[in-house]
Amino acid sequence: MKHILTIFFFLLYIFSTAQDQNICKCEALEKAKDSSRKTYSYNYKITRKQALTPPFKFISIQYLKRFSRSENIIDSLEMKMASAESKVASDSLLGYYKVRDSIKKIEFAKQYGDIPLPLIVKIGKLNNTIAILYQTESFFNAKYYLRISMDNGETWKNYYTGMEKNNNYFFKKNSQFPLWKDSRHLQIEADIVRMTRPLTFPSGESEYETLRNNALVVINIDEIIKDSDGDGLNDLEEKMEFFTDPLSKDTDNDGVSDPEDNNPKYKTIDNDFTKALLAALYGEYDLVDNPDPLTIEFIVNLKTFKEDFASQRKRYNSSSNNTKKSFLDMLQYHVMVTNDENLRRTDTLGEKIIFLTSKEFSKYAQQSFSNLYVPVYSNLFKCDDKKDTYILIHNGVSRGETYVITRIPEGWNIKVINQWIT
Ligand SMILES: [Ca+2]
Ligand SMILES: [Ca+2]
Ligand SMILES: [Ca+2]
Repeated sequence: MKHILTIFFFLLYIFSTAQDQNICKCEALEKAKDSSRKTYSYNYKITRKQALTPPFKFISIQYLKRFSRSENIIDSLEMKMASAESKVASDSLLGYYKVRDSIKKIEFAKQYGDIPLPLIVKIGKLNNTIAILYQTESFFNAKYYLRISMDNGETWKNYYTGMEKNNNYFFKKNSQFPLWKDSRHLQIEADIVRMTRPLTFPSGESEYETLRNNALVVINIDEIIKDSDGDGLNDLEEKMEFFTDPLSKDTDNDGVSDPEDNNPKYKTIDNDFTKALLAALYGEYDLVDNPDPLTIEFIVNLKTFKEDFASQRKRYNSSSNNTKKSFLDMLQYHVMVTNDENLRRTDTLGEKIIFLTSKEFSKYAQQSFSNLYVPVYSNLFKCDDKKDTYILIHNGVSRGETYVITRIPEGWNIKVINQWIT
């Protein structure tokens, strides 16, 4: 990991140095850069012993003499994609993606209990109770969820299991045991694995070693189905994923319940700073003419902010397709790390964003270490004693930039400096 981070920040450094001196050199900027770097300095490594120890009291492990092997699992989606790909001209990258995409669409349309079949690990039925163990669709961190119906498929409830694929279980689709062990317990065969190399950006998949290939994971569901406030998110998901209040249906008290809220922890507000942040992060303003064509600089008029921004969004939304969110889409969210009070209260424009403080992020990172490449934003801070000049630093997965935001008579002048891209 150290190696990647070195490259990561080396690139950051190359792009940073040149422009720093002349536009905005201040002590506060240097300090903030250091602290945003620190957010990434975590340790993903866990020992074999840690990986073999069940992460929760409600999980117990048995080792089997006769077991199903994960290498025998047939990934029918991958197979169908591969066979379709082989018919595409080898030099057509676009054709290749199109084919994969259309096969995926067809396969994902085949569903059980609203879950696309390729994501389902195992379905179990016990009397009138049906359980579906499935994973979310994510390249970085696929999480394991349970969907349970107590009335033979009429109504369903969704539960986060607290477990993530390969951290440290890989649940087997070919598990030979019925999913229900008894009315309180589920059982699923698994490999117990440990990450030995994390994902590197932009290339290089993460690597794992298999510690045990014969585990049977037994899950007591009482803890998983616990939803103390009855808002539809189980306590586990509130505590581990969203950092919302498991005893309040509406953590930020804005009238939108936790599961429906695009920003469940912080009530959206509207002030000059949230406007500046909206413009900086999502704005599509015309650029100010500049002798250097690469400079990004624009003016945000606060008097006409609402109309200006709405028309920009309109243009943007007409070019992207606005289809209704599926059950699966609802499970997707972004994580943004920031301690800035205004940024956390800025409109997320319909995207589900979980804002974590750097302290919460260090906790999140321990259980979700394959999803650490999240955008980190500094506080919007004042640049030394410069009057009305503020700075915001963003470090993302593949790009980052520093915004210099200055008050001017009509509103804000926003200038991007230190842009870097990998
Ligand atoms: Ca809840
Ligand atoms: Ca809640
Ligand atoms: Ca709310």
